Amino acid sequence: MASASERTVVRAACPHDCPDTCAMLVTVEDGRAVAVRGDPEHPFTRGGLCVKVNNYEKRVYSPDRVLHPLKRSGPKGTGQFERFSWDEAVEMIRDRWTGIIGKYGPTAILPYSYLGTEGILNGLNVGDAFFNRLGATISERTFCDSGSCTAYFMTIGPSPGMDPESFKHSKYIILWACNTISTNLHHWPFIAEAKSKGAKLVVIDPVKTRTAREADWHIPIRPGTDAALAMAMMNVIISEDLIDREYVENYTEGFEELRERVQAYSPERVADITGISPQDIRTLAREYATTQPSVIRIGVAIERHAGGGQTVRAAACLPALVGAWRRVGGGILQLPIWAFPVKWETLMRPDWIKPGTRVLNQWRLGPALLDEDQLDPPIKSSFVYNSNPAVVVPEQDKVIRGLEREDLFTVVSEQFLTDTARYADIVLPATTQLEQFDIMFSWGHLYLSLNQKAIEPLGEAVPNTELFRRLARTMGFDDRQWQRRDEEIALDALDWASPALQGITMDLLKEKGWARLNVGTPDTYVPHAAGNFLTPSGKCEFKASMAANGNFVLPLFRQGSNEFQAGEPVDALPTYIPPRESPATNARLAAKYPLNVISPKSHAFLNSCYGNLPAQLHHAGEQVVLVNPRDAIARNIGEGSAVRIFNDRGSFEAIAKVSAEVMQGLVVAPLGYWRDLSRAKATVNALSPSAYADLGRAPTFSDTLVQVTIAQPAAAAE
Ligand SMILES: Nc1nc2c(c(=O)[nH]1)N[C@H]1C(S)=C(S)[C@@H](COP(=O)(O)OP(=O)(O)OC[C@H]3O[C@@H](n4cnc5c(=O)[nH]c(N)nc54)[C@H](O)[C@@H]3O)O[C@H]1N2
Ligand SMILES: Nc1nc2c(c(=O)[nH]1)N[C@H]1C(S)=C(S)[C@@H](COP(=O)(O)OP(=O)(O)OC[C@H]3O[C@@H](n4cnc5c(=O)[nH]c(N)nc54)[C@H](O)[C@@H]3O)O[C@H]1N2
Ligand code: SF4
Ligand SMILES: [Mo]
Repeated sequence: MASASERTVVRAACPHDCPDTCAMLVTVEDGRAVAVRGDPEHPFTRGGLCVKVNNYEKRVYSPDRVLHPLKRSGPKGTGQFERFSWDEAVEMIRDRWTGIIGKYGPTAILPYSYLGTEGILNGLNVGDAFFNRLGATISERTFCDSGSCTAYFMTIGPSPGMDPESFKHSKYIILWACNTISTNLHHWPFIAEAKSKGAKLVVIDPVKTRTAREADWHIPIRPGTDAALAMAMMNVIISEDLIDREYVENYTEGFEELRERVQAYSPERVADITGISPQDIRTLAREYATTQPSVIRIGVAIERHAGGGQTVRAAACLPALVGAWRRVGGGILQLPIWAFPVKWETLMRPDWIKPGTRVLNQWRLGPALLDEDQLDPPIKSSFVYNSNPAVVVPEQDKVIRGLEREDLFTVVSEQFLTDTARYADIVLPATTQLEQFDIMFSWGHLYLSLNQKAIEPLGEAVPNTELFRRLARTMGFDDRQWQRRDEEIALDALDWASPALQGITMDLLKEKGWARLNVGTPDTYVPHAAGNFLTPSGKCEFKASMAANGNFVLPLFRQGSNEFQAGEPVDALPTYIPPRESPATNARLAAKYPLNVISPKSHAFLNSCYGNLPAQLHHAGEQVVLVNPRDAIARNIGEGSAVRIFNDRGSFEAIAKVSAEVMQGLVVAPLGYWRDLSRAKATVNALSPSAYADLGRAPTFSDTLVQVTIAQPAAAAE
């Protein structure tokens, strides 16, 4: 043993699917990580982590980690496994897949993944090359922001939009369906700085969230009606002549048609739709237009209903209408990820996709596994990594019944025995961020980060890059793709010659840990002061020329596949598409299920990550639902009552929190609790529909009707 203890600090970056991508410093003593903290020098993340990650070493060393390959030794779902070797595991995978391919063809194999880790190497696209080479079914992964991306590309193009740091220069800030303090914490100081300089903060959210409590003006809105609000704002702005004429004339397309279109959205009519008074709609529109620079930050929930795509279209038109783009601190912020010059195709290898290969949208997992979609060939094997579909996917009961299928060969690469992994035939151990190398983009700021390996992998865990090297070798793929070391993959994956990376090298990143892209400073960055939109016309397209091609999903979300697409028609002008499930639009359903449920992110979980770890569980408590006092009284529900939430798709049980911070008619069920740790072995996605929103095949979590009753005591039930 070493006599003196050796202590080093390694520069790393938080791996999670969170806009902040915090720079982390890992203290390592004698090969063991003893603490993580934020890097105080990072201009965006400024030294703090968050309640999820500030004890990340506990995740790494959790006694519940999966550290060796496991094979099933009991019925599916019971979590009974026995250890076996990596060699045996990959041989079993090869034999089973060879048999399946021989009988059904390779599309009987379904890869299933998302952003368990967000690194460019180990994240979204790490398995794409392998599965494209294998010829498996292509996964269309529209988990998050796909509808908003489609809408944003149609309106503005793949522009980073506003620099999140420039918010400190904003005078009027609208956080629209975004709970910054819980989900984008490190953006908050920039908003607070603007506020301290007199900016007004408006939060549009059906719930008085942590963020809404800090707002100057919280505007509760009925879920799924935001497009109507945006259209009414445009109605007021145009009819009161609050537009920036010169900007509209020079840098936008389709103003006359837009003017026509918004006439149907008077504040009076939209008040009935949204539940916001006509006066408030007018005030919001006037203040937004005349207090420049004004900015809109959209969250993911804005896309989660039947008309989510058109909602983002409408919101994305607003800044051009009022000329907000002219000044630093004005515009709209969706995902600044488009500033990072990543060569996605080097990771996805779309050149390996055989023409005509089947694409399956991942929201359809349950119906697909149960053969409701009558797939030919049926899905005979699923390979899950970076995802926990048993919790995060709608129609949970169907997902579980599908995973229970004896004839389905399921492999799950995981750090923990999640609700999904419990149904696996084989579980493969995955490393955490401290045990791997990666390079990270961000979808919440403009810094490229390097994550250096801090400790050796525990047990037999491997990074996802190594997982696919092993699988490729086993399947006899000898392409250079899988002969590269991780650092080589990183060098190949970025366009180091692009202007955005000028002056940034791997050596610099190794020394400093992160670097700001060369896109100007937060005090000077005005990408669209003079138009320069990245649309076909170069203008902000109120009337979208891309609508002529119909609905589409970015190839990034479909393993690089561009072959498409359903050709579903798309309105070229923004419009309000009402929710499918709401009392106002579906009275028949509402008679049975009168309450609308939404399932935003939990403060202490990161999607379903940490839903099993003691500190975060202590913070979150048992699975809860928030109910408005009037709805609670009508149902005899008190604070702390055990309740059952249900609709035709399924049910789950939770503890009621009675709160006036929730609109009447609404139930809030935070996402991230684990099925296996919950009282009725189900969570909110048991109730969610797998129907798509209008654009980008976004989900419709906020477009769901339910009923809530007092839960029967366990013994009395059934
Ligand atoms: N703590 C924490 N942080 C996270 C995550 C996490 O799980 N936990 N997940 C990360 C990921 S993957 C993502 S995508 C981001 C998402 O971060 P956000 O965009 O903030 O997403 P949500 O929390 O789902 O929803 C934001 C707000 O929208 C409201 N809302 C729901 N439906 C509607 C509607 O129809 N209209 C309006 N106006 N508001 C609505 C909800 O009440 C909620 O307060 O967070 C990231 N950060
Ligand atoms: N009702 C409802 N459903 C939702 C949402 C909602 O707001 N409401 N949010 C949606 C959104 S925005 C998103 S982004 C998705 C998130 O969906 P997912 O990306 O599936 O998110 P997680 O539940 O965090 O599951 C990620 C899993 O990957 C594992 N993992 C982490 N790192 C690694 C690694 O390096 N290798 C491997 N092999 N595994 C790893 C983690 O342990 C975890 O179990 O959920 C969506 N589903
Ligand atoms: S989850 Fe988000 S806020 Fe928390 S440490 Fe990671 S990047 Fe930062
Ligand atoms: Mo997400």
